[in-house]
Amino acid sequence: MVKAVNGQLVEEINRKAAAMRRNVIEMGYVAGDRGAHFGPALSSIEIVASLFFGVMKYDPGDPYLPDRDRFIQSKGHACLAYYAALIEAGFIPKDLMYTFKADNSFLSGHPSRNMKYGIEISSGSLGNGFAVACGMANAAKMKKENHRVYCLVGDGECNEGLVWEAVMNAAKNRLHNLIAIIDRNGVQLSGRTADIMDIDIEAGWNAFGWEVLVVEEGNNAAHLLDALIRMKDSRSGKPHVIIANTIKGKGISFMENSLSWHARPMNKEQYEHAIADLENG
Ligand SMILES: Cc1ncc(C[n+]2csc(CCOP(=O)(O)OP(=O)(O)O)c2C)c(N)n1
Repeated sequence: MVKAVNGQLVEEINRKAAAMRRNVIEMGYVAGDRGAHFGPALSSIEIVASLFFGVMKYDPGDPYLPDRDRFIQSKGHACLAYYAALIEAGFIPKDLMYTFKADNSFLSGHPSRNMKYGIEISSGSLGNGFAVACGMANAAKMKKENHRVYCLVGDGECNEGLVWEAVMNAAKNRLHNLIAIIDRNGVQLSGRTADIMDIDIEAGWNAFGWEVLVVEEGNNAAHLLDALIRMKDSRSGKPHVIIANTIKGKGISFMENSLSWHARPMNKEQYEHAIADLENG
């Protein structure tokens, strides 16, 4: 059951999420023929917005703040959602977004570590970011630091062996300061997750000793915020995972649940259609 969460905060997260979706479309469009991962970014907007504008502690004026919470986007191909949040949070100047995927731009097609702009690690090789997040949480625990590590993982990404090594390691080390969020949109690069590897993610993480919470409406900021607060307040001593059931391409009618919008270029007509979808809510 969803606890009453702060309504004003949810409104603010939804405002940021709307701005982030617009940023995603603008950046993806300027990439032109180089294309962009629209679907993977759009499914995760509310997750990333709830983290950055609902629970995480950070200071864009002091990116190295020692006790900042860390965000690791393990599904790095969805970097548009990450950049969109960093723009709204004040880390990345807004005009720079028009350099997405341009030559010599730091806004590359997968995140490249850049602490000035709030990017903690380079990611994109699936499984790797999550393993690094576990290592960061372990280091923080050993050093008795108080911050948390939040990590966004894809459901297809959970097919990677490296994920399961890290899952076991985090449970063994009782990394209570680690919160993973799985963006369960059900669609991978070349097929549906259920067709490619039909694993019971919930049972798996639970069996390996994690505290598991499923958010049925993973594009609902109030539900996500409630789950994040529960995990933050939990005294289980276990690492935590939130499995959020989302919609790939969420918010753009012709992208929703579509395999073909995993990654591709967007033409002018599609851009105008996407902007109209966002404006009509
Ligand atoms: C180790 C590795 N293998 C393959 C890829 C290519 N790849 C990029 S995205 C993707 C699918 C990811 O699916 P999922 O984790 O479900 O994320 P979604 O796109 O649905 O958000 C694949 C296989 C990669 N980035 N890294």
